[in-house]
Amino acid sequence: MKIYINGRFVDQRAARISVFDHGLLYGDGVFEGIRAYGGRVFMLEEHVERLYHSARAIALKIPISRRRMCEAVVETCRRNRIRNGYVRLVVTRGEGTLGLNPFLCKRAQVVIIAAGIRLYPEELYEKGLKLITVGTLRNVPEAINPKIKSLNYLNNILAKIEALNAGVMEGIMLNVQGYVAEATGDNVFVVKGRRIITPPAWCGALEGITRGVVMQLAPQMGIEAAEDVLTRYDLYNADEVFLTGTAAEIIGVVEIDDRRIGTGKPGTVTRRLAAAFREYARTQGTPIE
Ligand code: PXG
Repeated sequence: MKIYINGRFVDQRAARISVFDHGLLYGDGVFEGIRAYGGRVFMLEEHVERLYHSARAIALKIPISRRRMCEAVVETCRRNRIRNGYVRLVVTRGEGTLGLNPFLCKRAQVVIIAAGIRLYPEELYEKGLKLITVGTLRNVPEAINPKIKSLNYLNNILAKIEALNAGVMEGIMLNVQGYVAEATGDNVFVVKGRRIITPPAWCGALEGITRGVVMQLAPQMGIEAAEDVLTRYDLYNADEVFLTGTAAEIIGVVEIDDRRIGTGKPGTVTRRLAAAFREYARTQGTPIE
């Protein structure tokens, strides 16, 4: 596998980052996870835009332009002959001292890894997920804004540990006010009649790219899409619940905190949206070749 590091392509074994990199020492950096479908990079500009916004929020200067970054992602896919896969884009603060001061770091490190993707078993999409709401609250926006897709994922990892220890694969995180924020690596939607509702970013949600695509596709299918505050009550009493994310795409949720959701199977709206999403993903995107 050829890894992109700072404008060069190097063999996987030669792809190295310093132990003094503040990405490692402090989680000081930003990242993106991007999919390729059928020889095209899906929502490339949107992911790169979010990366630069995350970087801006932590005062990290990315040493190349957005355009060069997009080209680098495509080139990394091409060199690794990826047609369907997963791209991890990482920008760290770079090599510094053992002190916190980020301004002593020499140069941001840009790493792009293009790999195959290990998909969730198809069975999960048919049966649906069981979830719990976890005790770990989502970071408050005034401390570390969840809009920033940073390398510091401990908040999410603590929540994921709770979910896994409880025997389920994902956890729903609430914010300090008790409102639903998101899952540990996915956004959450409820279906109520012909309406889908997802928490606004201020409730502690990342502005997910998949979430955005779903909000855009829904109205074209006669489904109203809205952002609104949600509580656990709204999850338990939803007709359907589903998660969205680059890795998971759209996946139905059939149980939360031992309450059965809807019929106990992924619902009609979830399945229609998942089909529409797959069709959209198959036909859009930046060509690799
Ligand atoms: N919320 C959080 C906290 C995320 O990290 C999403 C929502 C969904 O956003 P997108 O743009 O993907 O629709 C994410 C992103 C992985 C992996 O490899 C996935 C994410 C983050 C980290 C790793 O499965 N999801």
